[in-house]
Amino acid sequence: MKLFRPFNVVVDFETGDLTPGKKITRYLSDIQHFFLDKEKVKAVLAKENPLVYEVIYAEVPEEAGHLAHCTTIIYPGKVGNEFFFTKGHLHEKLETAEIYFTLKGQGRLIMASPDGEECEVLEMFPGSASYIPPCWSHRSVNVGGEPLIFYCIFFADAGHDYATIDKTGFPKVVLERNGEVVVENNPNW
Ligand code: M6P
Ligand code: ZN
Repeated sequence: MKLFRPFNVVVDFETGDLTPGKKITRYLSDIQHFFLDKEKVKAVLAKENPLVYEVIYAEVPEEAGHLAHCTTIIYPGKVGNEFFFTKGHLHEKLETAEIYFTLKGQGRLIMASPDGEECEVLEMFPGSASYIPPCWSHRSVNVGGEPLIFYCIFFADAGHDYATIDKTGFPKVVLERNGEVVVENNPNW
């Protein structure tokens, strides 16, 4: 049996950098179709294409038995009154859980059952360890004025299913109204 060697990565709690790691970046143009206000998205993109979030993965084989882990940094920002968020996904292996441990910033974690009948929104804050049970889709939202940084652990063979979310979005949206963070039903659901 070939043994996989133990290794460390180092997480910077201030910046969310994970070293050594592999970074992916998502710009507004990558997730534009999820935002409610299509005109506002167009107006922003006519001027710039802001970086919405980055994910930095530790290099672990995508095989059963391994634990994948990464940091996510969602930059502060809004389109209209809707806060920046991650795409969101289900796991291809639906019955696999995940944990998000928040290092910095303020957020909301929207989770839904595959048919969207059940939806829960948890607060994310420094020190919160949010449990995403098997079968719940998940999207995180930065509701603060600084980057939202969290560390995630999931089954390395779980896979990302984006197709379902691409079609439906999430049952709830997180908006700013009169300076307050509010969770509302998605009018397009
Ligand atoms: C977390 C984890 C990752 C995921 C990332 C960004 O870090 O759940 O697996 O890739 O968030 O979310 P998404 O893939 O939905 O864009
Ligand atoms: Zn996940």
